[in-house]
Amino acid sequence: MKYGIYYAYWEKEWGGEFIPYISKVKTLGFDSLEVACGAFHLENDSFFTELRKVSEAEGIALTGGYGPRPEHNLASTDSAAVKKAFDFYADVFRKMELAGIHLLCGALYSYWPVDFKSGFDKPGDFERSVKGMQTLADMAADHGIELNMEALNRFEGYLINDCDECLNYVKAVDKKNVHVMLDTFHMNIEEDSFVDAIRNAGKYLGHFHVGEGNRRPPYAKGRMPWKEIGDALNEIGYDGTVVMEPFVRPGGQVGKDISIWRDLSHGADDAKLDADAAASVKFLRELWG
Ligand SMILES: [Mn+2]
Repeated sequence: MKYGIYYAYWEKEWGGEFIPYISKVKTLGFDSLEVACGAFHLENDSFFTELRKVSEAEGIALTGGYGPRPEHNLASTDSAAVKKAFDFYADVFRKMELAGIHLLCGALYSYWPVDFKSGFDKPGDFERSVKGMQTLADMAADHGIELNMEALNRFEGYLINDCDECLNYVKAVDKKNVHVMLDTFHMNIEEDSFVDAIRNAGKYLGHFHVGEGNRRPPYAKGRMPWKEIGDALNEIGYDGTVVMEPFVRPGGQVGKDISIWRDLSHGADDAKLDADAAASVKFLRELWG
């Protein structure tokens, strides 16, 4: 297994500079860095060629995440809006290829965070989303990109809440580059069993996020059954990347979107955050291989 971390652990706003994090995560013991793709449209091509140059020089792979804004909702009833979403993704995919990023993950089938007050038609949205994803998958394939559908807990999404719903969706899309994605933070709320969910995902599992129930980095005395989770991943022969996605500091748009209303870092400075991330990846590597 390969191990990565999401850059937003250290940030309060989405987007921004990713390059300084490449050498940082290498020093901390990771194999890869996950970056946010939602602001790729604001950067020109040289930003992405530089990103690729640095990541290749350091030997750190890059993966991409995106929580689609409402205007990029593939399940929308507004077909003109969906057309614009495809235009947005076309630009993102081209830039991902420039940067050497071959994996995009998140609630790509819907939008995030969901405004539940606006109401929704789940069966209709499912049908529209599957159709849109089939088009998006072909666009991504042209750039060598794998798409991973992250099952989100009920408070953040409604279309895919657990592994069964994710499998159902991925099988309906039926494209080689569209995969199931699970995250222990969401699984902790929705799944009957971590192990059964991972076993059921099997060969469909394309990406895996880890975090404690309160989104702190995994640790030996944490509350998740880390040993069983790792055993299940090894049992299904998972050879993708495990990305930790800790969020511990309140503030900014990140704090707002993630609903961080207290300081889970207990006043930690960047050096302490670094040490916690390094200890976490060491713990997982030793436990899971
Ligand atoms: Mn996640």
